[in-house]
Amino acid sequence: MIEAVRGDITEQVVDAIVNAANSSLLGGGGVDAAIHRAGGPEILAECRLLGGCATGDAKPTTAGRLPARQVIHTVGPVWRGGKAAEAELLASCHRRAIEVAAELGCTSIAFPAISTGVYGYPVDLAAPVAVAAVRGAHRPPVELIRFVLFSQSHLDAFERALAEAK
Ligand code: AR6
Repeated sequence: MIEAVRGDITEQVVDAIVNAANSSLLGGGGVDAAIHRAGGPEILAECRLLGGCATGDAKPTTAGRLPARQVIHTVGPVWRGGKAAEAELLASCHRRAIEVAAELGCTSIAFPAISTGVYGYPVDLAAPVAVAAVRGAHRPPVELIRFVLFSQSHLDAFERALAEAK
């Protein structure tokens, strides 16, 4: 099942939440800052041991004080106009996060709108890529994939992408 809701990803009661991090994995702004703030310092301590993360890849930590069990840190592409493999890299973030979640035995995973904040990926272009990638990445035991959008305009874009993918 794939769904989109408006909300704060740090409050999601799912097995894994995905962080839109940068390649250092050492924190930043946006959803990354919100996750570290709500989850506490354990997450950063684990991140320090991971040696960073390439764009399009994903690496897990535990989730500290968050209701989720795992945080899966992924690094989305910076938007450079659309001709720098942004869509491929954004799709890869979603596929890799689901693979990592499945390896950890997670049944539910929540994604933010990766790359659509500081990294500047237009949400109307990112949403169909994200939806197609998660649809193509179905893998047990992951059963529930939830997009958690911070603004109504982002929720609208994801709802449109979900309706068009049906
Ligand atoms: N819950 C759900 N979505 C959120 C939350 C939240 N609590 N907070 C923000 N968003 P961004 P990026 C939305 O900038 O574009 C960081 O500094 C936000 O409205 O967090 O992938 C990293 O360290 C937007 O739609 O991530 C990197 O340096 C979406 O999350 C860089 O930003 C993603 O926005 C990554 O940039």
